[in-house]
Amino acid sequence: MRWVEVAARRIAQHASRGRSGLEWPRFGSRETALRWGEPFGPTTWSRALAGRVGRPTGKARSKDGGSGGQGSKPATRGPIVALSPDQITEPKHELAQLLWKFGLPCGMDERENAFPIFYADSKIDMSLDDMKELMRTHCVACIKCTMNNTIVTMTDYKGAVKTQCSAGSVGFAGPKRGQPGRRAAACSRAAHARVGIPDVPCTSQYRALRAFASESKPHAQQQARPSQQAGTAGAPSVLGLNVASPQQQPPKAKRDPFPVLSGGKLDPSESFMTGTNAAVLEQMYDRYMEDPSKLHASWVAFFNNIEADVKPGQAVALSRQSRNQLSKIPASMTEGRDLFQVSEDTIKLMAMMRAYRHRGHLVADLDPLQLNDSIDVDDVLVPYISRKELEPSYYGFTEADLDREFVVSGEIPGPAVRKLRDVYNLLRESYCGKVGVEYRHMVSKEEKVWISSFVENPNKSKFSVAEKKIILEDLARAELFEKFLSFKHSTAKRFGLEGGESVIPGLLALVEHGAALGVENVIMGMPHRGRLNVLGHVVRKPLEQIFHEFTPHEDPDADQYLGSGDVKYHLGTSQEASLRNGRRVHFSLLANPSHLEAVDPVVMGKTRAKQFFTDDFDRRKTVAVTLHGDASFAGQGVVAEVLELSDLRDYTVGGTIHIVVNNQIGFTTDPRYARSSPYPTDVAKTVGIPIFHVNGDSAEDVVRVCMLAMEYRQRFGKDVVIDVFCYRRHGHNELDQPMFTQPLMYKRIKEHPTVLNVYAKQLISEGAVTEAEYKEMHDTIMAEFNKRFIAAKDWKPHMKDWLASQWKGIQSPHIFCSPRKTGVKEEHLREIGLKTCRLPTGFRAHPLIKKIFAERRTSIELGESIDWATAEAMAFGTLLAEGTHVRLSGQDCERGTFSQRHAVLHDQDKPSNYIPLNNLTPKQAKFRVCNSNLSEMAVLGFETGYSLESPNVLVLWEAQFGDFANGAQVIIDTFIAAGEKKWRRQSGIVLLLPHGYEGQGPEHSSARLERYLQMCDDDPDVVPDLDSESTKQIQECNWQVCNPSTPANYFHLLRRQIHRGFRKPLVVMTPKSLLRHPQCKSSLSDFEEGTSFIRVQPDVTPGLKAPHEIRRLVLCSGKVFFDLFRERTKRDVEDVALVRIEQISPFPYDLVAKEIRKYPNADLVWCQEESKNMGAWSYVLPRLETTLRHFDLNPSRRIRYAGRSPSAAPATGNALTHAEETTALLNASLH
Ligand SMILES: Cc1ncc(C[n+]2csc(CCOP(=O)(O)OP(=O)(O)O)c2C)c(N)n1
Ligand SMILES: [Mg+2]
Repeated sequence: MRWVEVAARRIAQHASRGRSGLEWPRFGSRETALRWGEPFGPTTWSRALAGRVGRPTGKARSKDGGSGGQGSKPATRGPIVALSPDQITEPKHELAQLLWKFGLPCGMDERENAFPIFYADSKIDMSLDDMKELMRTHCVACIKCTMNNTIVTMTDYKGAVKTQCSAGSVGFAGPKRGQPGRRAAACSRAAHARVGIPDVPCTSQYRALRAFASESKPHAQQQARPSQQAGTAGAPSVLGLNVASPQQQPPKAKRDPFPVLSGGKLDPSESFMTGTNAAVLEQMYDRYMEDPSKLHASWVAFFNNIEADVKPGQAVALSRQSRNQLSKIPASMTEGRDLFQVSEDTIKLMAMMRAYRHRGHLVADLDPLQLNDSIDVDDVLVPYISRKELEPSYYGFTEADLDREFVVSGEIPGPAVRKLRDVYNLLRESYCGKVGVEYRHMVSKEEKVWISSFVENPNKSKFSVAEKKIILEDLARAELFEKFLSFKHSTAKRFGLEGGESVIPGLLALVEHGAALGVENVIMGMPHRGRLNVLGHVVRKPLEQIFHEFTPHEDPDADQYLGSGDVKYHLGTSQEASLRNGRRVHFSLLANPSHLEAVDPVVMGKTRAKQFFTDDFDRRKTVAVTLHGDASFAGQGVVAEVLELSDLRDYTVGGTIHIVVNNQIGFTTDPRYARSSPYPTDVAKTVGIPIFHVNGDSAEDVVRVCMLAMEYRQRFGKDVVIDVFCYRRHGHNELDQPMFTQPLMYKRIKEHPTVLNVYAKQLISEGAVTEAEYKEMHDTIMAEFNKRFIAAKDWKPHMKDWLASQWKGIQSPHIFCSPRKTGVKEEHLREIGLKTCRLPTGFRAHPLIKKIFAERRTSIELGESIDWATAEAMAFGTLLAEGTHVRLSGQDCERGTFSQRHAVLHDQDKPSNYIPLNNLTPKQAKFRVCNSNLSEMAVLGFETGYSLESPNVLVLWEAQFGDFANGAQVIIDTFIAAGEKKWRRQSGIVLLLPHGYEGQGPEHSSARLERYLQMCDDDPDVVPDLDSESTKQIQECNWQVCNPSTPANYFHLLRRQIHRGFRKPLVVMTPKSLLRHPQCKSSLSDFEEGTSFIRVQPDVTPGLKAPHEIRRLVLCSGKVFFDLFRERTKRDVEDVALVRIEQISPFPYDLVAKEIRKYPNADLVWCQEESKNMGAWSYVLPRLETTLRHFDLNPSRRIRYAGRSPSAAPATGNALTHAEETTALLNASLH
């Protein structure tokens, strides 16, 4: 039997059950159709189905004026919603344009977003030329094809839909034999063949289907309807073709256990048995008849059922589970609706839920000032989405639908079947209250589910009366503290928290909840705003101390502990505190510079170090918490850098909790000028972490969100952001006038009750507290502040306030630390040295690495020609063996920019690494070498923070090339150069900055030595009291800037960082070409016991003339020495001495004087390869003059400069010019 016959029989069965014949199901969109189609068979089948929506049928067209017979001239066609030429703008509408050109009105089905469907009510062809001809012949009225993702539907006036393919071509049938359309059909078959689609026999289907179509009665009425009706959203907006009007809906069908939905239509489960699909059906059926094993099981089951003449609706074999599920569908969900409508409803409901989860936050009640109310929200906060999307009406739901039930099982918490009204209310409460949640951008499904299960939980934590009182008291303390300070110091700036006080109960809850979840240490960083409040109420810095710091210089000794000091709203502290829940937490609030956000990476680094030193392997005991301003979080690039660090193996801290005190202003700048994104926190979306926006006037919600954030962090070990929408009650500081720039906002703020007032009123009205209780609370707090204020007068700073316990034994600059030798016993040196270049058996290292390591071994065994990288490895190795943790971080530092280090070896055959420095001795400390991300500021900030935690670690940051360090200038200026002076916190961080003029152009030559020297705080005019090793001089300076020229000196320089009683930052100019220079080598004896760092390298070259015969003393530093030495040797110059200054700062006055004195008849030259306005020249010149003066070394002597001329760019990009400049500076030095 042919399929057409089978189909005819089937349709007859439907008709006998009182159903109409062919009617096209309605879909909301193509996606909907796709989704709906999937359960019925293979995906390709579903896709085919999806394309066939909204099809007109023949009778209706006739009724609308269309001609009734094939080949007859088409009359005015039926209700076409025209797409006018000026609407046809996109290239993909080319076909529509053509239709229009030929005077054929066409419309576009706007629902089909991905594949616009053009409906043309006339005769056209598919290829553009053929189409013209076809149109002329009038033998085909409508064809559907896909061209460049555009589906064109052309239907003949009989509604016989032509065969279709989805591969960019077309198949159709219809024209009578001998008519021109026939040719077009052949054309399209050829096109099919071209794209590899088997052609389909169409004529027979065409006839059969035309026959069916003529039997299908309701179509005529249906076609008379102009367009989509209310309640049928998603039906085509053009042609009015396939919409079942409410009036026309047939009486409800009784539900049966195998649900066939009511609606007087072809049973939906078999609705694909229509003309459009005839070709496919026929193919499938033929195959089934031939060999069922060639078909998908779903097809076989279907045809088996057809063959068995099962009842209408039962041919598609649903699984038992599906049947069971279907039988549970509530009546109100299906009543009066067909299967497609029901599915459409469900999909729309899902879409609505999705909209809330994605965008509910955009309309949440977040702003205490309601500033956006007066402005079109679409312009300000919601530039790309309408509020409408969150309304049921957007999805076609009416008021009446609100009480209909839907199956929502698994999608939202609670019963499986819910009224639309309940779902809507739950979504609004969950996503549009005082908390807005952004989390759908996250990658992890598990995390999303975890968050939604909390947010959508209607019973989420409600506070007890006791808890509410705690929140009230915390809020009262926060507000009254600011009031008290403003009263006592009305003219002092304190950058108060007023307007954002709910952050204090939030932070306290966060810490307390964290402590209950295992947190023992909280490391915090924050800007100026609210700092004193946080110090006093969260970190528990004694209020006496805070009040005391408001009256500076009362105690002259205090400077010993306070350093050169900083403004009070930058100071940090470290404090052990007992919490209300009986637990204890150690707080560190880092001191911070004025540079907003610069402290963020420092907090992370300190946290990571604390985790390391406390074996906090899962990072749950120490938590980083950073506070931010809204403008700075959005504006400062370091925020993005820090977020990028957050999940990197060597930098993660298991999640930082970021709290943005979003007072909706930055100094005088409105948010719309402060960022391009709706929220200040949008940058955090890049790393897929949740963002909670919360109305700061709702203290309970702030507390709830803080607890949730802590819970998330402890559970998933990731960053989380809390955005507290609040306001700033005063100007930028208390002395600032905000009305100059934000008059309207500040008028509103003036009228706005304080956060405390809002909450107190709420609790009083709830009956949680009485007015009297509230007043008593208020008075008690004020009395306590008064008491502490009085006690502040007698407060004395203590050393313990400044040095944490792990820094015990580290001396302040006031206590002299004797110098220590940094040399190492020969056997130990050899043992460690050899282990640093040993390869484990079976490890397949790269052949070149084997060679390099063999050379290293030989140099150690022979005790000669030890190069830079070997010396560095020996410095690290000996420190590690002694128990000092070493951490080296920077871009590509594992291998080294110049392929010199090879600290991590990679097996060439398997994914296995070997780190020699972690395989030295069983008891050695940990070596961590970390390839960083491509950031300077965040990474250097991180390492600085790491170095602040403990003195028992050598922390090194290496720039890829020295000049890239300027990307981290803020960290260098504010933390490294000045940190100890401002905050009395020591750091032994080492900056390794590749430096040297090697003809590589302006950008890779100079590490900008001059900048580091310019920041040195040693007095150029005063020679300090130098002891034998000048340690005291270093102790009193802010940092050391060195340019070692030998591997051994570099070895000692690194070890000296640890082998001393204090910590001091070290900036090292490190070599590039010298890494492989044959003369830049050291002997093992230079590393051995008794040796140490040499600040000035005298000239000990054999063959030089006697000192009094030396004509010139050339002072220099670093690589240029080797150029001078080579040239001097080449020219046989014997009366010029070359002396290297290895420690440029603090300046080695004593040793330089010794060298000058050694050569009484020599003139003095300073030689450098940098330009005159760069390098060390500006630093050394005044110090050399001071040396001559101080040590009475013929002070009238002139010191000559030999180096490059002043220049804007650090170096030339022309290799020839570079060589000429080098020759010139060598000539100037030696002639
Ligand atoms: C890197 C940096 N640039 C500029 C400033 C000057 N400045 C101090 S506060 C401020 C506004 C900060 O606004 P926001 O981050 O919203 O914090 P708020 O003061 O509102 O709490 C500016 C621009 C600064 N401190 N740091
Ligand atoms: Mg702000």
